[in-house]
Amino acid sequence: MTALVGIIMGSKSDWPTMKHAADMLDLLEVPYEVNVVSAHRTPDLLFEYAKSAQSRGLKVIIGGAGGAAHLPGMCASQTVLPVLGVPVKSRALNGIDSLLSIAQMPGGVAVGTLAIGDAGAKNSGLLAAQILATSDAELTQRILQFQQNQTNTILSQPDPRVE
Ligand code: RP5
Repeated sequence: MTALVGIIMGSKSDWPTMKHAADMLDLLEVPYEVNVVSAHRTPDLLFEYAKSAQSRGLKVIIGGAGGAAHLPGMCASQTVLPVLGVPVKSRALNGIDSLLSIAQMPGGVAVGTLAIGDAGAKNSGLLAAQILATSDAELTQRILQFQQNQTNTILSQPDPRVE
């Protein structure tokens, strides 16, 4: 099936974090592709990826990067597709550097920035699905079911001492 979401990341070392985005898209049955595309180490590839993304059928791009995390912003500068940015938790500064690098975009180039780390990656997958669901009734139903399951999990056992 043609990928609707493109997940890119600056390094293979980002995968343990970005896997949470992929897991959410799997759960919601949204087709996606995954690639390492580095703003600094493979800049030509990044431009090619961003410029061709729409014509290849992608609808949303998720970019995860750590440290000097320029990947989502530079990607957004080269496409009209919505770009979601995931700040990967960096070794030196716990992802604060990643967060600020991704969030502090200049006006006129938009990146939707998520939380640092696993929760941000998970939510990037969810948000990408929610964007796609605005024109997909069946996907909307799957997201509603996910929300209901999440609620039921808590309500069915509210005692935190019980597994
Ligand atoms: C960034 O530098 C990547 O997104 C990664 O989070 C960070 C470190 O990369 P590696 O040195 O682990 O390849 O470009």
